[in-house]
Amino acid sequence: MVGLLQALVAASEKAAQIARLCRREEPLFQLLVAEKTGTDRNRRFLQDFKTLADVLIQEVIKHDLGKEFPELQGHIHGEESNEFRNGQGETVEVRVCATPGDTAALLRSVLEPEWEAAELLAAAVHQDVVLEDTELAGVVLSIPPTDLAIWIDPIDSTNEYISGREDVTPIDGIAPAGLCSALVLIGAYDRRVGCPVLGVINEPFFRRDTLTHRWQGRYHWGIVYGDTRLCSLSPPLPHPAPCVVLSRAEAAAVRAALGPVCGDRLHFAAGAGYKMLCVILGLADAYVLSEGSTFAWDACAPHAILRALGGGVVALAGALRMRRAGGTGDPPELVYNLPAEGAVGAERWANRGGLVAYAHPQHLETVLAALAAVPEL
Ligand code: 2IP
Ligand code: CA
Repeated sequence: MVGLLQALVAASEKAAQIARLCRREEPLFQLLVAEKTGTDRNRRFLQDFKTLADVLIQEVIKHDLGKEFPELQGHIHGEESNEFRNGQGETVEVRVCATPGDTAALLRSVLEPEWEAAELLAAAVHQDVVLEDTELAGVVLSIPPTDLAIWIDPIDSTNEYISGREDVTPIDGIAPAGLCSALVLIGAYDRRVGCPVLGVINEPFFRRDTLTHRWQGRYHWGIVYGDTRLCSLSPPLPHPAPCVVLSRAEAAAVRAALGPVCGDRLHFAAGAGYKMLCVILGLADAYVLSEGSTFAWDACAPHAILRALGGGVVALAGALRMRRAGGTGDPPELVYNLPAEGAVGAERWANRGGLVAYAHPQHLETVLAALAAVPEL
């Protein structure tokens, strides 16, 4: 049996392959777009999109991990509900069937009359992923899967996945928008205490192969369990003064408060996962978000990697409350096992009160001190 980390990485690779396939087949891609409705809607966007790719990828990850680790069944959660509305207005429960033929038949009922597209997707769903990664193969963990549960974001930054430009020029290494901000995020957390334990971030659209022009991906992983901290990346070096990345929708008061601290090192990017990846890669020292517009599935995987590197993700409102009350301990980190009281649908898992993802405790301190002066927060 392969280890859990290797299984998470393999699942993310299969997910990335399906994400690329869906972008490659234009008629398929057009067909896949469906509008979110009701309580599953991300309240920030007037129009949000749920794609079949999203639903299918989540089901593939659930299926593959649940098969390999039956102890995880019932503990693998994701952003999407697996119900998909087809062109005829019928609701189809998208899932991985026992054979490629059965999966293709199910997908045909969604994609009709695009039979070829259904066959292509079914083949991708049932393919075996072989990892050629000796470093990863050498990682041996003694984490009982019965202690863990999983959060999946099949495609973070769906908007960029659907309509993002492919040729955005990065500013200081950070892409302000575009397809490269679409990521697959798979995080495992401790069922009992809710802290992140394992994280995998897959970048399906990292770069184009110069010969074939096809997109190539890459992935990163991290582990934080007991005294074990392991990561596929080295800890990033801090900038002398913090470089902070924000959502384009961030409040003016937050931008104004960070201005004096960051100067021209204030960046904007799409995708919650992508902004945390910028911190992981050392392109930014922190990602500040003052609103509850991210969810457990956005933060769990990057949070595990950040902790493995010596950083973390704090709950912004809680951290400011503690600071203003004169508390001196570590600010509270996000946890992944507690739904928000009184909320329904996706909102149950919103990171209410915002967050700060950070790589270096000294920069977290500087950023929190600046934000504590914002009366609106
Ligand atoms: C979204 C996505 C958005 C982000 C939002 C997330 O997830 O990452 O880009 O907003 O917080 O919930 P912003 O780009 O302003 O940071 P999804 O695309 O999976 O719905
Ligand atoms: Ca997301």
